[in-house]
Amino acid sequence: MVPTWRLRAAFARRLSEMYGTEVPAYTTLLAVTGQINDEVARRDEDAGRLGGIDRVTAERHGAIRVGTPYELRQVAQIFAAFGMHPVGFYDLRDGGAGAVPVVSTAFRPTDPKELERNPFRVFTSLLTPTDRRFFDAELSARLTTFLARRTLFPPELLTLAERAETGRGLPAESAARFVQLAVAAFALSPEPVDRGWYTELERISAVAADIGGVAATHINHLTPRVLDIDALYRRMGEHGITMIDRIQGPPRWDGPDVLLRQTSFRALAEPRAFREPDGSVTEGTLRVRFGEVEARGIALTRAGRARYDALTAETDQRSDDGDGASRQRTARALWEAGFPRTERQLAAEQLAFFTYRPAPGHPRDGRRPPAGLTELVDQGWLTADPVVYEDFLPRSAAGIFRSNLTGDGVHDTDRTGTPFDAQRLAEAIGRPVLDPFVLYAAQQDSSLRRALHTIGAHEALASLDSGG
Ligand code: OOG
Ligand code: NI
Repeated sequence: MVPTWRLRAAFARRLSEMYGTEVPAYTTLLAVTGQINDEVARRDEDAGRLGGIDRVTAERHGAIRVGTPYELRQVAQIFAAFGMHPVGFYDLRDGGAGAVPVVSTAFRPTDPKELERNPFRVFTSLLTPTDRRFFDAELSARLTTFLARRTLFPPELLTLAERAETGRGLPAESAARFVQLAVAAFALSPEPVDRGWYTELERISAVAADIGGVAATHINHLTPRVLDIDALYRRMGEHGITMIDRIQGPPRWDGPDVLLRQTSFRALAEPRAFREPDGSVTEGTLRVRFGEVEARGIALTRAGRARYDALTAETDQRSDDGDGASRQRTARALWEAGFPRTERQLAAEQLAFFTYRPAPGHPRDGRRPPAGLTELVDQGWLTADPVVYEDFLPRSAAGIFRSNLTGDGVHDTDRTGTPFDAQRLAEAIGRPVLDPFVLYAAQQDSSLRRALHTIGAHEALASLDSGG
């Protein structure tokens, strides 16, 4: 029997191998990422603070895009077999010039032990063909008809996925078949692309064309995790790969790494077959896929996230159209003035999530533990370990989409969009969409209760129960 997590690890590994054969720059990215991770692991004794080197080396996220709730439900079934569940809701339709007609979630493991085994996650976007800001009634109808006619996932794949979900794994032979079919479902299709239809959609949005202009789906990018993204950014330049002009997310600074920093490069144009309006098939190219890399930091609480959003808004205001470097300087100055410089302070102000355990050699001489969490840590009763941010940032996601487009497309902001939220997305998927903050808080809370219980900190436990 191959358990869920081994299926997931095999899926991530095989997708990565496939994407490497499809997008050569991805292979360069992996090589450089591996070098940098080794260097950081050798020079920095805290390198494993946000995940062991084994986890980080295997760690990837992917991005895919589907067209209909039906397709989304099927893909959710496939991911469920790999122990990946929808977490978080991202609406990318309101991002000004770079707005794209999709709403998204991320499929990922939710249990801390499962994350440790293999944290593979896939950012999954659903096209919104009925959104009148992008598609008029006539085009919307044709798009919906086109999408309803295609089949993305073969029945055998879906049946195996159901069996794997219910059985929490598969016997070796079906496991191999299942992973093979799942990987194949995300390979670039050799089917000719209908030139007229693709171009019509592309005028509105390159993302709409990538999703609804073709008869299959494919992985859009696969992203490794790097321990020093600034070093990676420089080194990719030395390898002749031009990155976008900035690293998205928090600035580089001396304080704790939080949330997510990402950067990307556009992949080369890929050869694709086209069916021309006269029926002939020609060779052409499309440039829709790309490379991305990310560094992960500590998960922030809602209050911490609000602080992050405020600092980002202020950075925007003060840097106007400044280049990447001047924006970095502005951001760093604002962070130095407005964000806690230490993990201890992040925990004390409840701006980030930590798990707690009894400190090795915590006092056992009959002394009574103090009631406050900060005192418990400061006085050597408890050890706090930061929780890794496992999710995405809507603004960076919008930036990633945008860096990937040839033009901004057109949309009419005066029209009202189709209302969409996590609840509606959950109905479309037919499975709950989990709230990331709730998951992190539960992880922190259960570790804290266990630790307090072990050290006999009854006062602290009581104050947890009274919500203090
Ligand atoms: C997804 C873009 C979002 C990220 O890392 O924020 C994303 C896409 O381009 O389909 O992958
Ligand atoms: Ni991504």
